[in-house]
Amino acid sequence: MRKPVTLITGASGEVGYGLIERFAQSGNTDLVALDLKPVPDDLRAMCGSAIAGDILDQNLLQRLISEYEIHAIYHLAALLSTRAEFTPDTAHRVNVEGTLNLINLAHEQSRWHGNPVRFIFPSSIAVYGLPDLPTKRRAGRVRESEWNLPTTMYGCNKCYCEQLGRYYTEYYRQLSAEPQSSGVDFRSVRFPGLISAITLPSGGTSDYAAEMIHCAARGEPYACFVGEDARIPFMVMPDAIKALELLAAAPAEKLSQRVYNVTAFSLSAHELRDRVSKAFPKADITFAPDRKRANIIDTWPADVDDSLATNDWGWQPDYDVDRAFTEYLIPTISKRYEQ
Ligand code: AKB
Repeated sequence: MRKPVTLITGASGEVGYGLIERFAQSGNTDLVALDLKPVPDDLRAMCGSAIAGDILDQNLLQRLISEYEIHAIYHLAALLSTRAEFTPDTAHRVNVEGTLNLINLAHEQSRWHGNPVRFIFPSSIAVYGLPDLPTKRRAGRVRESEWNLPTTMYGCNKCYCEQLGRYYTEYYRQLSAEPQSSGVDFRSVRFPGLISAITLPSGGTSDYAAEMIHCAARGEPYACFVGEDARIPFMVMPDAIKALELLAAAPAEKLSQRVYNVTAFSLSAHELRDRVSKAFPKADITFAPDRKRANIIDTWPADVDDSLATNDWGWQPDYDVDRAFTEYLIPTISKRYEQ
């Protein structure tokens, strides 16, 4: 018979790497890791199965339905904001049609085994669109219902998929003779900029933070593509994984909504540079704004209000900005490049 498993898409990505490591640390290896690229050996060793495949491949999705009994899906596969701007049609297919494919897979799975399938979806601060810097400054800590006016294809994708998940969870086939639950228990967090000490980001507009730190640790010069005053919220990867775990484990009755803000600290690019230069005194960091990419960052909030996540499912970051740098980023990244 089929074993109950958790499916992780985008398994080889930054969040996927951290999530699989956390699952393995807690002894859970009933994982199916799916990624477009072959799953690296170190991740493969922590999973029951690892599959290289495309979430747009219907034959693959049918194979997953037939071979596995999936009770939870962490759908991490996505084209991030900068990359999505260069290939918007591909971004729509992967980020939206791919997500709908996985939601339908969750629905099919729930019909087979009779239990809800928890569908954990990383959304993003990219769903927000502040029209100009004075408004961004006045907006302060933006709430989930405010400024949902994305200015990127990625942000539009994430905003629509949040609504798709809410529809399948709360309004699926509402006009049918016998309304029935889809069996999809969709839950989403809007991640801020994520900084990992272990992996390097690719294709994101918030990547400048991680790029700056990793370049300084490697002794390489870094020309930051946003201006010194660019400010957005961030969190380090361990807190991102913690948020996914807490949201997935929350009793359904505790959830007042399906989409939540989470954050840990907000930094301007020059505050970031100052912290990096203090840790790496020889760091050669300059600012060479790419106005088009910097304009995207300017539409994202300086900070978000994550009090609903705290109230509903006990969210609290473990790493404020000081601890993030002194206990996680600097020591871990330094060790990585000393070897
Ligand atoms: C990106 O920059 O596209 C992502 C995000 C903020 O969602 N890191």
